[in-house]
Amino acid sequence: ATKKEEKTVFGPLKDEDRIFTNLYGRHDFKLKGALQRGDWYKTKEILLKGHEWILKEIVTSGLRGRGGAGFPTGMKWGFMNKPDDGRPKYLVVNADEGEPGTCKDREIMRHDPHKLVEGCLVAGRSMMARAAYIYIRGEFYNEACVLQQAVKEAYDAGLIGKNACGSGYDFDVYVFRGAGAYICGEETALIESLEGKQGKPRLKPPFPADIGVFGCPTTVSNVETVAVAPTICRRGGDWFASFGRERNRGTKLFNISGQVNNPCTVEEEMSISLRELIDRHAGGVIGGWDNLLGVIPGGSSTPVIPKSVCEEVMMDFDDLVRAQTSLGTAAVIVMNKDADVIRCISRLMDFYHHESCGQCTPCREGVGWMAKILHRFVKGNARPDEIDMLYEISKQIEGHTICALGDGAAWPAQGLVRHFRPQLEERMAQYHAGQEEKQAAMLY
Ligand code: L3W
Ligand code: SF4
Repeated sequence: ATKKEEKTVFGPLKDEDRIFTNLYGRHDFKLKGALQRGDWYKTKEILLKGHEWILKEIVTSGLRGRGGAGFPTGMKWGFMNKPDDGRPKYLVVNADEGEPGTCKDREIMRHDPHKLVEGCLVAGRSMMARAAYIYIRGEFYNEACVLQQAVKEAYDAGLIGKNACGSGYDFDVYVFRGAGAYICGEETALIESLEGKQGKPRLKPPFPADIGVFGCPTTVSNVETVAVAPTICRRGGDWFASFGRERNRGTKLFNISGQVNNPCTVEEEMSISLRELIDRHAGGVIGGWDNLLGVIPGGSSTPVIPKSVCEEVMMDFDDLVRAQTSLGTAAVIVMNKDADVIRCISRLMDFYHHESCGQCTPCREGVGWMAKILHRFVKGNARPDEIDMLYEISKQIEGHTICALGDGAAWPAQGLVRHFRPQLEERMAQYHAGQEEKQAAMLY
């Protein structure tokens, strides 16, 4: 057989190919509306096909984790496929969406909660889990209420609980509210928090698939990843894999914020060009494309890219890595020439410094140093050699910490130095020229 021709044009997605059909809350989020939109359709048949069939469809779909790391979902869920050792298995849904710029999971839980509840059941079945815990960010109070309502409706209708959907499979779903710490979005900190302890990340290995919540095999997956599983099973892994390009399959939720005319959340085909995403869905950059300064493409942890890179980059895992950044949570933060990119990165560094759990020295101390240097960069009262020093510190943090928060703080600093060195130098030159003028004025 000849190899299938790979696509070269991606998006716009047709309405009939959208998974999240109530993203803007135009319809009823409750069970009645969800059933009308096709949720819970033939779920019993999916469950009866067995865990290996579900897993096969997920592998075929090419789905990669939507929380930031992009790990192949079929492989991750497959890690749970081990001989029964008497311990119950758990699915934990990471709904602690705290990455600045990111609010895609919030929209799912707010307007389409049954997609997630049904997703818990289907994903849980694929790993023979006993129950799902949905760990939802504390600030998402309204969404937690909506989700709780959807869970209750599902129990009342016999869709979850004992003999879920009449399939003979028992499955519980619990909603657990976090208490406002960004670090609890890191999977092992989340597990600690769920167990009632301080949210401090654990060293991996052991991975949660071996020792997770309450010492049992656990998979922690992002809301969007879990919520797309039932549609993949209904429409087929091949259908999902027909979107995007090799290794970057499927449809994807994107948040577009910052200096655009119409900030929005939209489902689009993976690999769509960044420019088309902004122009088609967010009404373009304020002041026009020529007024673009740069973009943070995947939430605050991903390095900023300048306009020249934004021109040609595709919104997928591999192309953004090629561009020395990352898809992350696919939260696109647009900055036009009115933005002070140095101040933006400095503000983000304050956030990471504040949210560090303090266990590792490079993160606890190093991120604080980077924040201090960036404060001086904002004013300009720094020495030019501190630009390289900032980069060096970030390199000493990257890869030398227990969890990815350290990396997430290091990468934005690296992006700033990589692409905006002339602006940093100019700010310092202006500051020092101003100081000299002041001194001269004092002398006369
Ligand atoms: C068993 C193995 N399991 C890997 C599992 C592992 C995890 C998943 C991916 O970071 C990133 C971070 C943020 N046996 C395994 C295995 N696994 N090898 O696979 O693991 P990992 O370590 O690559 O990623 P992670 O710790 O999940 C997440 C970035 O995402 N990020 C996210 C920010 C915030 C949000 C939010 O607010 N929702 O997502 C943005 O860029 O920096 O690099 O499950 O256990 N051999
Ligand atoms: Fe804590 Fe930072 Fe270390 Fe993560 S990298 S465990 S947040 S100190």
